[in-house]
Parts: sequence; C-alpha cells; structure tokens
Amino acid sequence: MQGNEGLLAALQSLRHHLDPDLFPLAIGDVAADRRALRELRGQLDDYLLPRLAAIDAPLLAVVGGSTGAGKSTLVNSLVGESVTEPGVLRPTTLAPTLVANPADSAWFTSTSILPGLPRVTGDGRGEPGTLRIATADLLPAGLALLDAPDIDSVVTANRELAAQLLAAADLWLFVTTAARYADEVPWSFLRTARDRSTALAVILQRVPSDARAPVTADLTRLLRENGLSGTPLFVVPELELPSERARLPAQAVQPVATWLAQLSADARSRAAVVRRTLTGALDSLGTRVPALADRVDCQRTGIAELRAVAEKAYDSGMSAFDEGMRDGMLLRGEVLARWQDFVGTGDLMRALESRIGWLRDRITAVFTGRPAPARELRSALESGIESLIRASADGSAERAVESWLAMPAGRDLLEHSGVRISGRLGRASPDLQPRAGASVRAWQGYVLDLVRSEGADRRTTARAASFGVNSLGLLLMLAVFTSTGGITGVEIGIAGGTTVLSQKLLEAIFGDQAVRTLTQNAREDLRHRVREVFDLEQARFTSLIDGLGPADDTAAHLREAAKAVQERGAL
Ligand SMILES: Nc1nc2c(ncn2[C@@H]2O[C@H](COP(=O)(O)OP(=O)(O)OP(=O)(O)O)[C@@H](O)[C@H]2O)c(=O)[nH]1
Ligand SMILES: [Mg+2]
Repeated sequence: MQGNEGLLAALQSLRHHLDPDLFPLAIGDVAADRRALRELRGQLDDYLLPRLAAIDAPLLAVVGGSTGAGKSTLVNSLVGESVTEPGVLRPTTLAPTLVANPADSAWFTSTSILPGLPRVTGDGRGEPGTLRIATADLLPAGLALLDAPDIDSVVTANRELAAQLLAAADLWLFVTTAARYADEVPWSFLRTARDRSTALAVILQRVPSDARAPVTADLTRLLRENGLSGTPLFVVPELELPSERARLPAQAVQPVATWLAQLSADARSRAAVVRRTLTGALDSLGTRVPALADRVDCQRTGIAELRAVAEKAYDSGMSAFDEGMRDGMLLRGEVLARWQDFVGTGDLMRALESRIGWLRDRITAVFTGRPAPARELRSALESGIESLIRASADGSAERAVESWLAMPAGRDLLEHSGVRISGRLGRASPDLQPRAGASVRAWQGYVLDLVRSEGADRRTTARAASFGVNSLGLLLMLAVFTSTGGITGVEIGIAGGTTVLSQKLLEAIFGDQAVRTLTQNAREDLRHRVREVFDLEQARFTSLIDGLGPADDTAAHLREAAKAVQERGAL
C-alpha cells in the first residue's frame, strides 16, 4: 500500500470542491442532495483522507444498530470493563465512546480521524457532539471499538451521527436482536455496507434459546436475499442480567471476541480489512461523485431559471412602458388639459391642415407670451411619464414575486433572504420615485439639447429661433408619445390631435426626415434611461441570487476528481 500520494492528491482535490453551500435552494430533492454532500464530505474527512495518510493505523470497528439492541452492553462485555453506559432509557447512548487498547489511544485521541468531534476522556458519559475516548487492557492492540448512538433514533442528531460514524469505520459490527432483525432501517444501512463493500459482521443479540435455530435461519436468508451471504454472523443468547448496566458473561461474547482478536492480530490481517473497506469506499466515489455533479448542474440550472424569470418580469415591464408610450394614454388627462390651457381649444385641428402659417404665428405668440402654462404642460408630461414608469415597475415587481413564489426555489429564496415579500419586493422600490423623476428630467435635458443642436443648423435656425428651444423641446417630447404607426390615418382622437399638432409644427420647422430622426432619438434615449431604472429594480431580485450556489466549473471539477480517483490503480 505504498505510493498513494497521487490518490491522496485526487481525494484532496475532490474534497476541495465539495463546498458546503453547493445546494442553497430547494431545487429538486434538495434534502437528499445536501445529505449526499454531507456524507461525502464526512467520509472524506472522517475516514478516507486520514486512513490513506496513515494506512497502518489501528482498525476502527464501529458498533451500530437500533436503540436498545444492546450495543453498549456488547462493547462493555467485549472489553470486560464498563467503559460505556447501557441503560433502559431509550435512546441511551447520545455521545459515542471509543475504546482502545492503551497502546493505541494516542492515535484516536489525536483528531486524525473524525476531526469534527472534540475528544473527551475520563469516566462518565460524553457530552453530545464529543467523542469520549476510553481505554481497556483486555482489548487487543490494533483494534478499537466505537459504541455509536442508534441508527433509527427518534433523535435526528443521533441518527446522523450514527451514519457519520459508520462511514468512518474500517469495520461495522452491526447489532440487532431476535425481535427487531427484520426492521427496514437496519437493512438500508446493511445494503449501504454491501454497496460499498464495507467489512461487516452481524451480531444477533438477545436470542432466546428456543428461537435460536429459526431466527438464525431467517436472518441468514435475509442476508442472502440482500446480497450479503458470507457475512460473519454471531448469535448472543438472551441471558438474565442482574442489572440494566450489567455485562454479559465473557463466554457469551467469546466468539465475537475471538474473531476480532484474529482480525487485529497482525498487520496483514488488519490491512486486509482496511483494504476491503477502503477500496469499497473509493469505488463508491465513482458513482456518488458524478451523481452529485449532476445535482450541482441541476442546482445551477434552477438558480439560472430564477434569474431568467426575474429578468423576464422586467423585460415585460419594459414592454408595458413601450406600450404606454405608444397608446397615447399619457397624452390624455392632465397633459391634455395643460395642452389646451396652453394653445387654447377651438378649431386648431381644422386650421392645422390649411393654415399652418397662421397656426405657427398663433403658437409662437402663445409660447413666447405664456411661460407658466408651458411649465405646467412640461411638468404634467413629466409626472405622466413618471407614473407610467412606476406602473410598469410595480407590474414587474408583482410578476417577479409571483413567478418566484410559483417555484419552490424562489419561495425558499424569498423566505430565507428575510425580504418582506408582501410589503416591499412585490412593488416598485421606495427609491423608484426619485430615480424615475431624475431620469425623466435628465431626458428632458437631452431633448432640449437635441432641438438646440438641430436648431443650430443653418437651414432651420431662423424658424427654430422664432419658437425658442424650450417650446420646441416640449413639442418634441409630446411627439415622442405618438403612435409608431404614424399619424397619417384619419383616426385622430383628441390625444392624437396633440401629437399631430406638435409633430406638424416640428415638421414645419425641421422637415419630415429630421423630425423622424429626432423623435426616434428622443424615444430611444428615454427607453434607455427607463431600462437603467428597471435594471436597479431588477437587481433587488437578482442580487439575492448573485454568488449563490455552485461556481460554473464545480461540476466539471467534481467529475474530473472522481475520474482521477478511479484511475488510481489498485491500492
Ligand atoms: N437480559 C438482557 N438484557 C440485555 C441484554 N443486552 C442488553 N440488555 C439490556 O437492554 C438494555 C439496552 O441495552 P443497551 O446496551 O443500552 O442498548 P444500546 O443498543 O446501547 O441502546 P442505545 O444506546 O439506546 O442505542 C439495557 O438495559 C441492557 O441491560 C441481554 O443480552 N440480556
Ligand atoms: Mg448504547
């Protein structure tokens, strides 16, 4: 078993990529994915890495099984000392106790194996979360016994710890009783041992003498049916015990003790046990790691989907804004009223076609003479655009929250990010109003710049000057809200009339082509600014995802590492 450096490096690389936060969100059966990840990390830390680094270290036999099966009683009986506490309160063993020959205790006291469990020594029970180390002279050197909590405990921590300890074992001593050997949970553990070729012995405890033959036959059958024929099976008779903490007489556990002594008698037989379990565990990585890498991909896809639906919600907000620019609604109500204050009502529309010159004079007079209504029109337009932005952003927020709530991962994210869904995230952010206002004002500045530079052209300068930049800018702003279908149709409503008028005037000054370009530029600039505002709104959602979950290349690294482990050659 020399020359394991390459394998050790491959395992270290694998371990390095098993980040504990690979599965942050409820995507698929996330509980199973997290468990698989925890088990892999645990087995690497607790067993594979330390075992490969110290291949000649003493064997660790973990005594596992259902509560009350007599695990603690068996351990005490095997070592001929009361090192661990049996009892009638179920479950009894909450913190594991490891018993080693004094010659081996230094290895187990060091945290080479099971590094996550702080060591305690001395009498009494260990605190949950610790590993108590005891010594016993009767136990042969080269082998330690670990009394584990129950595998089918009502206490979750117990169950998980039992599974963790079994994954760290060189050898399982699986304890069951005549009454409980057919239970399902023990068998699921035994099948795991089979799949991983873990060295295993089954100890059938508390067997009444008249039941010995049928129960043994039945258990042998079950072992065979579960692909575990040939598993050493020891039967311990049910004996009267003087107290709940008493040990069984030495001869009752003699066959087990003898078998263990043989296993640990010399380096070669110990190495055979180690090699079997180690090889099995390494082989199991060949399926467990790629399966985990597939789950990592699913987690990434699920997170990407969350991002995509949030982005889609804001794309649709942008479409709603575009629609609002086109449908002319913005030019009704307040804007229309201010427009009418501004230019007067009456037969402007009729005048439009025949008497554009007269109209221009009239408007010019109005513009130059009435700055207050002009300001009001401009601010009515400004607040109309702001309301449109707000309504579109509210719609997007609502849609994003709804889409997330419809996905388990999204629900999970919203619940765990501590964001109050109902109050805040489902509506536009409180910062939207000032941001939208600033954007619209900046846009208005841009529009004024547009007409200013267009008006600087020699061909138009005189006509433009007669209106003034502010008035032209206002006309252009109104023209932006005309339908993209053009205004050639006869269907010119009142709102349409506003844009027709502003557009006609602009055309009279700058020419058709220039007005088309100006309108187009002004519209695109506004869209661009609104998109920026929406991007910040959208970031309230996407920032919850940023940096979450596995990195791009984690799954590939895991697959590579698994491959490198499989290519290691024989131990
Ligand atoms: N009469 C008799 N009692 C036994 C035998 N083996 C265990 N017991 C009793 O069964 C009870 C449970 O035994 P434990 O050794 O504590 O069982 P355990 O498997 O360690 O249980 P947990 O720590 O809860 O998982 C104790 O009161 C023991 O005295 C036996 O062979 N005969
Ligand atoms: Mg116990």
